[in-house]
Amino acid sequence: MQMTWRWYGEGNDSITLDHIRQIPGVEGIVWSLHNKVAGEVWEEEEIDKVMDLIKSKGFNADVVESVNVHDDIKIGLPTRDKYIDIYIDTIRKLGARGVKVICYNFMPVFDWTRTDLYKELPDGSNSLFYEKDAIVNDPNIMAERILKGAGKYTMPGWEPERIAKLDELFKSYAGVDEDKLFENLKYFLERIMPVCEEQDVKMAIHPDDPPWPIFGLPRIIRSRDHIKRFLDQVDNPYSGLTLCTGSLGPNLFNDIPSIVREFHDRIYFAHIRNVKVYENGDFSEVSHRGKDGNVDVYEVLKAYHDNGYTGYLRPDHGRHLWGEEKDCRPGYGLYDRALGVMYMLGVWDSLDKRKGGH
Ligand SMILES: [Mn+2]
Repeated sequence: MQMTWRWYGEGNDSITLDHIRQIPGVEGIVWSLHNKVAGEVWEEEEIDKVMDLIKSKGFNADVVESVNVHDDIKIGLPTRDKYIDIYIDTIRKLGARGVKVICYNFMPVFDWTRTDLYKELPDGSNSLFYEKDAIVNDPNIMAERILKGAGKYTMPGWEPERIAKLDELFKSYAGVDEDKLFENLKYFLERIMPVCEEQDVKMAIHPDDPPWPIFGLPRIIRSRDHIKRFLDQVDNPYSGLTLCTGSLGPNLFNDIPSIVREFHDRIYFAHIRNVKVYENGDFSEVSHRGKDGNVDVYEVLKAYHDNGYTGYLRPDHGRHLWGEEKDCRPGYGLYDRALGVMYMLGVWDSLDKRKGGH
């Protein structure tokens, strides 16, 4: 297992690489060109600039999260081929520079969705919160809330220019049901797989968050059966998973340790986050400690450890602690993710020792 940390880039994150260097055990920085909208060309100089900076601080830059997939590809419009060509160009450029894993998602219109970005927890910290009943039929209301909460930082998938075209986007998804979305994902992957093989770049799809359909849009990576269907339909080792416990966790029927055990050889990137699911279906993001929520983080890590997992792993979101929400990106503060790293490394070290017979 290689511990990593998601960083949004210089001037685009409250946390610096020098901060991250002081967290024990972090080997790699998960990065992206966050100013790029889906379908935009990634220039070589822009890629080199970020990768050189990351490497100059002693980290690897092996994982990119994300290269966003254009909606025309998800909808299956004739223009998709043009955008797939651009995607292929990006894979080539990244592969040539040693990038090993590209995390992406295939969620229609929205990336992850929450109703409150700073909901207070009983201990006085706050975190991202999802109120089931607040997801009404008008996604514009939702978008407004998210944009307001994001403050000075852009939110991946919630860029103001996308949100401005929300009604239009929704119309273009009419007729795209679960089967159609699976079909469009297959088309996309089959076109890019030869380049991934040639460049030795693994594609790792991120599950949908939350793991159920919202606003009448299909969501296809949200359970064991959906994951199985996804892996079977393009049965190529270069197409695998970013297994996010925080995304799958709010559906308590998702047995995440068993999903890890079943699909570990196609998991290239592990996101670990704990969620506390309330009786009415609402959920809060909580500390990484297993006891604090409904994800048994120890059992998840043990499932990876038992299977000799050598892929990348990162703390997913964290709570905002000690007043840091005034400045940090929602869900991406320094303190709780750093505590999460230490908790996970503690579990991992102890599993290592036990395996060694100590
Ligand atoms: Mn995640």
